[in-house]
Amino acid sequence: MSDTLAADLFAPTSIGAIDVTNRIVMAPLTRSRAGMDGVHGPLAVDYYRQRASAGLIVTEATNISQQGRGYAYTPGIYTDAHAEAWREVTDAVHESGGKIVLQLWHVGRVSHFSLQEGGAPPVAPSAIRAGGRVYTLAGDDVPSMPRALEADEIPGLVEDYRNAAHLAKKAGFDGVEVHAANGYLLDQFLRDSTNRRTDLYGGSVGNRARFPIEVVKAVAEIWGADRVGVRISPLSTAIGETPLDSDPQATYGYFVQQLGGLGLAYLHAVEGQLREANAASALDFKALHAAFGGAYIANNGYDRQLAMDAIASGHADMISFGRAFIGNPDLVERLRRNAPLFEAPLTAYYGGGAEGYTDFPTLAD
Ligand code: 8OZ
Repeated sequence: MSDTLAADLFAPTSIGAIDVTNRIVMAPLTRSRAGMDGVHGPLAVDYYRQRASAGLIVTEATNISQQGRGYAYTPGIYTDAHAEAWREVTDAVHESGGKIVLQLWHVGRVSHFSLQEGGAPPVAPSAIRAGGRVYTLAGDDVPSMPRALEADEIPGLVEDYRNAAHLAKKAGFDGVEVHAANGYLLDQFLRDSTNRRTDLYGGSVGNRARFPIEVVKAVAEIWGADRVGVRISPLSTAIGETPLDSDPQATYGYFVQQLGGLGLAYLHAVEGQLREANAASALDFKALHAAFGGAYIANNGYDRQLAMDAIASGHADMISFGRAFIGNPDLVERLRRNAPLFEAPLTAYYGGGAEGYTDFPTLAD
């Protein structure tokens, strides 16, 4: 075996137009520490700065509109105040030598009327209620019954994404990632389990992918395609108890092939279930990578060895780590040295202040 020729997890590369110092990505992580207005404070600046040695940071999922919000204390990117707050974050990450893209999020049906403007019902491709729990100001509750979007509302939603992409640019990000995973709005359109529409946006896979592709194209018009990534999770059911598509290989295969034709920066795939082990063999992710044709970020349950192997074998161009970045701000250095990782408790994940957020030590501390 020729180790010297194999790609290296710790070597620089570029992903689309973004140059990165290593192939380790900080995965998007909901931490629920913004204000109810979706504006971040100084703690978020510290949090992201501490993790700037990642080759690339993908921010926590960020609401593109109030309608897109499904959880209390998640950040937004639809007002100038949001952009100004995020500017502090991007400046801090760039001063520390990092790169950071913003994840654009609309939860669709995984929401609660109390989080919506005027207590309105959440929107979805079809009026099918999500399962699981959502987090409101009054604690957790069941998701509210959504109403089906009218076809003539779709252009307005595309404009919401475009506006968010524009504000992300003003905020100084290196690019954006469109969240098309985990059973949120765009994934609800893709899956035949949640999309029962009979118009141009439902039925065939071409129709189900139409709105997500319109969104990606609009965002790419703002950023240039080589600064836009898309995240998918063909096997995830955890959020909203969202049933799988009846043929994930074909549905996501079609979707990523269409995306590949746009010349995007990367495809980011969750290879399994939220918070579970890597399941890269449960679906033909290599076929998705090939159909996309561009850079591929693999996620979910990777450890140091799996990550090094996946990079060396060409399975992926970068590997994203989520949970490991919560308790290990210097994750890159720890992986480089094969140092032990601290496992942050689940109780630290969502909500609260600095504790369990910005108070995890580095090896150097
Ligand atoms: C866990 C809890 C809340 C949100 C996702 C944005 O799954 C999330 C999320 C995950 O993409």
